[in-house]
Amino acid sequence: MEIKVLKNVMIKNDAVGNDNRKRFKGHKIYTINITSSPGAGKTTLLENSLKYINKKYRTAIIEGDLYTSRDAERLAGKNAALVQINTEGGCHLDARMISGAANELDLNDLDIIFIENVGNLVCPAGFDLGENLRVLVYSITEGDDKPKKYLPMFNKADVILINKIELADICKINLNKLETEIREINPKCKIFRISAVNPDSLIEWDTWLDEQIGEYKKS
Ligand SMILES: Nc1nc2c(ncn2[C@@H]2O[C@H](COP(=O)(O)OP(=O)(O)O)[C@@H](O)[C@H]2O)c(=O)[nH]1
Ligand SMILES: [Mg+2]
Repeated sequence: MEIKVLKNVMIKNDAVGNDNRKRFKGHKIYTINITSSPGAGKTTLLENSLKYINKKYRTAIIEGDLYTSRDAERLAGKNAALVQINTEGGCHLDARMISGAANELDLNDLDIIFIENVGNLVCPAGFDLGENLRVLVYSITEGDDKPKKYLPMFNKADVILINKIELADICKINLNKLETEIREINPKCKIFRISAVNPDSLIEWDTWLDEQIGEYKKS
């Protein structure tokens, strides 16, 4: 009985996720769901990628956190519309929350929505939000042995940003071993090595993302 309820919740989430995707497509808005453990660098990535992306695109950010609006405060003044979702204990965002947040935005005046998911390396994997691109920010400080241990988050990502690479030696991380393990479980994902604190390390990622958005807008 309990299993049936859970399955229904998932089916409903996927249906709302598809509705979100169609709604955003209707406005030619490209949506990016950024996932990771707490502290892996999602907000730092946004702070520094926005410098490049906002030169060309009108952007909104939906911030997901259990409590507080600290990340939204960090991103204020970066020329992006902001909506904060507080899940009040919930460990992931779901499609209905995104639909509600979208009601707070002027969709006619946007090219991109970044969604910063709740920091968690387990639950967000199961919830389609209606995004076009799912990004996993993985901080190497968490070790080079995690992809197979936390498989769903790694194999459902379209892009994996391996972050804090300047700390690899200090943390005794073998970046090639980490990438090889990611490739074994997700051969198709795009991988970039970054230090989100250093905007120069984001150029390859920013340029690639710009290309994806350009292609989507033409389609
Ligand atoms: N050394 C280093 N620290 C980073 C890097 N990216 C983020 N951080 C730090 O990691 C901490 C958590 O980052 P934050 O962006 O808040 O992570 P979030 O919880 O995923 O949004 C902050 O103190 C950041 O300054 C990086 O590339 N290198
Ligand atoms: Mg954050």
